[in-house]
Amino acid sequence: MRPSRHARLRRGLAWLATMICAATLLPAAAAADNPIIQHIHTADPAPLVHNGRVYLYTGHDEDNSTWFTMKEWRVWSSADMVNWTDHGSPMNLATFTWASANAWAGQAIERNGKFYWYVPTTNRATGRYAIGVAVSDSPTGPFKDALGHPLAENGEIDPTVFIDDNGQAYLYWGNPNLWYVKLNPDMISFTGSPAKIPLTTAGFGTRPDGGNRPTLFEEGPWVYKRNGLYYNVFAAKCCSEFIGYSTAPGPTGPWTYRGTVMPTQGSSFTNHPGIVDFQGGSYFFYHNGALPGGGGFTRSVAVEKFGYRADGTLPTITMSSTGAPQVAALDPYTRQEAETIAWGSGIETEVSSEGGMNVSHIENGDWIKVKGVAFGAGAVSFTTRVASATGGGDVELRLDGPTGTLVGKCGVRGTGGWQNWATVSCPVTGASGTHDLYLRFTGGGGFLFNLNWWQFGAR
Ligand code: FUB
Repeated sequence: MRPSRHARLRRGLAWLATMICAATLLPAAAAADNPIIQHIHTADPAPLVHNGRVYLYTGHDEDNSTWFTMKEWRVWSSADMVNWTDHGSPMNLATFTWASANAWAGQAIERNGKFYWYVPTTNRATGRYAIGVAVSDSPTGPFKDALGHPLAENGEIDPTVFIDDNGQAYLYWGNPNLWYVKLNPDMISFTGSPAKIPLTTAGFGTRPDGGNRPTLFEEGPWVYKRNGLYYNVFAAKCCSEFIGYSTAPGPTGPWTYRGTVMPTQGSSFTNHPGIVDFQGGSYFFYHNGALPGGGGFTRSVAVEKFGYRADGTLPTITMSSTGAPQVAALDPYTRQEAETIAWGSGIETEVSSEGGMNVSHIENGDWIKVKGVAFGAGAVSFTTRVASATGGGDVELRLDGPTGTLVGKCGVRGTGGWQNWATVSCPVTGASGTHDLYLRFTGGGGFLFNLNWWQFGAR
């Protein structure tokens, strides 16, 4: 039997999908797009806009964790804010030979065609938290340790990176303090020593329970600049955390505390902000414990669209299960990766022998929702890349719900292995206009087949 890595999460998701459908009537699952990834637990979102896509860098909470048990980082991307492509894990603890544990909250940035990913992890030699930096030629990796040793080490976590308009890059991090350095243009070194940003109550708010942390700043800073104003959005208070923010006229202050961005919500005692502008909208990424079995150590990344107030202040943003609106329809007549998913029920993903990832561990009744698919005048055929070490099954093509109108059905036979790929096609009728597409998988017992990509043929 093929081992499943996420059996409990898969069962929980199938239950959640059923409840969503039952609660809101079909095509009910169309209403729920948060959290944005369902087949693994994700945390500590760090979005990056590059070449018309949002790349999302996250951590990965292991299933059934009772601590921040995190061994790898993950990358996702989307062109429309609702269908997210799984790029797998291009960086893990082994990337940093000096790291022993704790693949925690980081951020990636692009400079001169290279991508730099700053992360906190534990230095095996010292046992202390340190900041590593990895580099890649692509936003999806693979990433290599840029230095072979920590970039900085002072026992604190959660780096955020920002390049000012004059080209000066800054790296900030900290818990319980807030540190920064000015990075050199190579992005992997700095001169001088890390400096502390003064954590004053004027700058970072007053912690109600005071103690040895008088301000609200806890961890997870996210620093950026908009219309000449510098923002530091951070996880505040503990525990449970909320998201607060401060602004400043310069990259190092003086900071003024501005209030709450996201109140304490969502079944996770931590939260973590990430903010980008994309295609004319502003988006706030965060995490909560919204998936079945979710909680403080089994978190999930979600996103909301928001608008700045006229004076540049941030609104209060509430967690939703709806998520952000779709920015653009998905084109079914170009090849789409099977692991481009708005909502997945029961499925998993794995590294594909043909490059990238494929959808895996498919069982009878599992499905994938691809949101807002523009069929236009109509599709006449469906082609997909499949592999099966068993007897295969069927890919049902349904509109607007997992039991919605059936517009095609593609039979998949055994191919002699989970990575022995074959292309199958079938006719399609009745798919025109724009719909949520559901790929529903049916067959006998056990795992049926894997899916690498799909494409419709136009009328
Ligand atoms: O994910 C591990 C740690 O939890 C992060 O580094 C913190 O920001 C908190 O989210």
